[in-house]
Amino acid sequence: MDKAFKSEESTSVSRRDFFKRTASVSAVAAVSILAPGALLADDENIIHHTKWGTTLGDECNYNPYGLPSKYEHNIVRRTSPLMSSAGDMHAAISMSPLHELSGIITPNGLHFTRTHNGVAQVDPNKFRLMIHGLVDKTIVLTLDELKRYPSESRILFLECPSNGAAEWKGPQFGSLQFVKGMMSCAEWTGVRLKTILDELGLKPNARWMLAEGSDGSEMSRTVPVEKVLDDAMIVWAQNGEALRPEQGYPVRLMLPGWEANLCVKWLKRLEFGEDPWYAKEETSKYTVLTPSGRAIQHFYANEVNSIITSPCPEKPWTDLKVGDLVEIEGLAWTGHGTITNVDISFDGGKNWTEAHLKGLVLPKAWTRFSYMYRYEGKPLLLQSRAVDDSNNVQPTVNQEKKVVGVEGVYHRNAICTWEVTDKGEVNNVQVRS
Ligand SMILES: Nc1nc2c(c(=O)[nH]1)N[C@H]1C(S)=C(S)[C@@H](COP(=O)(O)O)O[C@H]1N2
Ligand SMILES: [Mo]
Repeated sequence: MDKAFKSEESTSVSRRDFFKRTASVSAVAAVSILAPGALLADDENIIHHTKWGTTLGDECNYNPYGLPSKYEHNIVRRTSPLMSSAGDMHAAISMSPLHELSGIITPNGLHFTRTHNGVAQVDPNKFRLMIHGLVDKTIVLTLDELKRYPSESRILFLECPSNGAAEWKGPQFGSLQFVKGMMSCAEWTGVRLKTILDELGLKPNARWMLAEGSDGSEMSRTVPVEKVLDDAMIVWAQNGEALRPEQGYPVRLMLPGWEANLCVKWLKRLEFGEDPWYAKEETSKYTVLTPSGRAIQHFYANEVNSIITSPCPEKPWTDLKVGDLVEIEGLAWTGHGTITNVDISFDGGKNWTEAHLKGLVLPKAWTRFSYMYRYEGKPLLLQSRAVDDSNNVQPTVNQEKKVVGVEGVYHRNAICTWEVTDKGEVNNVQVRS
């Protein structure tokens, strides 16, 4: 289905402007004084010895599995009661604190988590993965056997198709974490399914793959075989260590760029067949009703999307003075490929200016964007709009509604708006246009 909004000229224009923008941004940064520098050289924390500078610190290995500084205790995942089933925290979602993340990697302890029946604690010695159905050879693997296959690592985002779902009804949360925190991005390591299937032999009539979890919900989804052979992976590591239980330890399915619901955790079984399975999660849920009355059933890739992470309701501009130079930052992502550019608007989408993409720009991964802004103390309607290399452009609220209707739940990718007041407070509002 084509929920994408194509723009003819955006890629060629953006390429040229990208280099211009990058050059001018660094020039501004180089000549401007960014440091607020309100403190003086007689500040007591500079002239007096600190407690930690005059005593022994903790023993080197005081914490054999390291933890963040105790002063970072507030940087945690949060569960919204609105997003769990009648307050039951087994069928629930806990969201990443996007406003506190840097770069494009989500630390494992902050990866968003969605469970339909709680977090399964799988014993790796009893783990088995069966691959069967329309294959020449049925196979049951232990974890060690699975890990003997050649491995590959990829940085990939994971986004729940319900990310931002509540916002269909208008702004619901004064919080970036609750508006968009049902996504994360990590380096995943595992084996390509194609590598295993090349060995087993896929029968020519195998068109679909059922993936089933071993948790109490036995969550299962059907994946077209084209995707399986293209870039699907079975992964066992997340940012260099074993998957966390919350992410599907010991093994989950990873479908780069596709909705996280398909990425079955605590994986147990892969079956190949001729027809889709029409599992519960692809009939009663995760389908999208369009204004014509017909539903989109097989809706897979996460659409081109972006969000400003600084400022945001949790990170306002209330301590800025007029004339301060401040960095606007955000995240862009697309399940269709690679982000090519991100524009920023200060007036609710009437005028746009190009942000600069910083750090790694990888397919199906978060891409961080940045724009240096001279604070004017004026009210703003801040927006970001991402474009990808298939020329998909992030739609406005009304453009998206035209395609998906008013009863939308899944795959929301409409442009988000932060209202910045003249005092620098940041509110979640909606500009429909
Ligand atoms: N077995 C199993 N797999 C599952 C789920 C589940 O409840 N059980 N939840 C799915 C949903 S809806 C999402 S959004 C992602 C969440 O992945 P995460 O918890 O690693 O972020 O896992 C998917 N895979
Ligand atoms: Mo989800």
